[in-house]
Amino acid sequence: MRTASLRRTCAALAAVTSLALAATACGGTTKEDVSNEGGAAASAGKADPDAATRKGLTVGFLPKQVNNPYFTSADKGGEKAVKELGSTFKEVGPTSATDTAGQVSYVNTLTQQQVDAMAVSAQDPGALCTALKQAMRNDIKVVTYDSDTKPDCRNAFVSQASAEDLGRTEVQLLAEQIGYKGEIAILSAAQTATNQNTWIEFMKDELKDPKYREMKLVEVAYGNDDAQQSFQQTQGLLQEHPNLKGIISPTTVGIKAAAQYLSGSKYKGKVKLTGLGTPNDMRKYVKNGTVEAFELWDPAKLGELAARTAIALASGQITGQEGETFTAGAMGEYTIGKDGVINLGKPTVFNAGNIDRFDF
Ligand code: RAM
Repeated sequence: MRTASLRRTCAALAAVTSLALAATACGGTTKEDVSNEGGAAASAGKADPDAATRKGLTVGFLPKQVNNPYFTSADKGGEKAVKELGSTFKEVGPTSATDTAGQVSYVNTLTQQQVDAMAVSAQDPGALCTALKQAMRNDIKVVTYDSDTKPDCRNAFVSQASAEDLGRTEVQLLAEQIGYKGEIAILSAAQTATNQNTWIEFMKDELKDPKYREMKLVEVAYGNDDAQQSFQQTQGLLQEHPNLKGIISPTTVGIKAAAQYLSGSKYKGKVKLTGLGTPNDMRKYVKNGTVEAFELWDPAKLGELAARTAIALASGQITGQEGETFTAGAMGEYTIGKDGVINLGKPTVFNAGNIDRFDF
């Protein structure tokens, strides 16, 4: 069996050269590499819940986009937890939520730097797979958080809430606001975003319920988690669909831009807007009557759970298999679900009555 250090040298080589060359230089694919190939199986060996938490590790966070306040909060939560546990935190990532190639090269950089674990919010479900598998083959634990890749391309996914709940409740929130009647649209993030696409599928399914028979989804637009593009897409939706009654924007960047557009237009208070936003971004639009209710989880808690999961994996306390449990510090005990998914909890619905109690 090859040693971890040799595997890491090979990882660095693979990250800077072509994979084929690295495979040759490193003696090709071994039996161990093959058995380490898939998702939860990538964590060779059994979980030891009593194993000591390792210190002195390096954990890299790779968000979809570094200049997005949502990820700033999430990664701060991750940083705090990593430091508390006696390890080193680093953050790398692209400035655009559609720079998939950039994300791939950041994964390769973290692999080259021989981090012990990485937490990644994937811009695209498939694009990062080869690079993430390469990282796992080199003893790096891979956690996705916020937006997943495929289950066999990471050890575990730390999800903000049940995707099904998020999708269905956003439709329910909007339906109540428009009296279950009229044309609606969705303003999403990037077209490839795993998290938004999963939620949108559940929204479409929710809309099949006969109680929504008088509601019609007329368009799904993409603002790419870019403020200007999201603003323009909102404007476009309203021009193209003069009967539009409501918009769901399941992205903090999108909902903020849509609220900004609506609040300065004749549609303010008439065209309803809900989705996923931060209370700090949305406070003024709730107070000025543009938005009634929207939802989100605490991004810092999501980052914290991702960090604690990464360190539990790197310490051998969990391997990512369904049914394993671990204690995430003061956040309590979590159980790994199907496909290595760990759910943070239930989101909060914000409205004029409670928004001032939240600061993120
Ligand atoms: C944006 C990103 C992120 C998503 C939130 C709700 O910040 O698209 O992935 O989870 O919105």
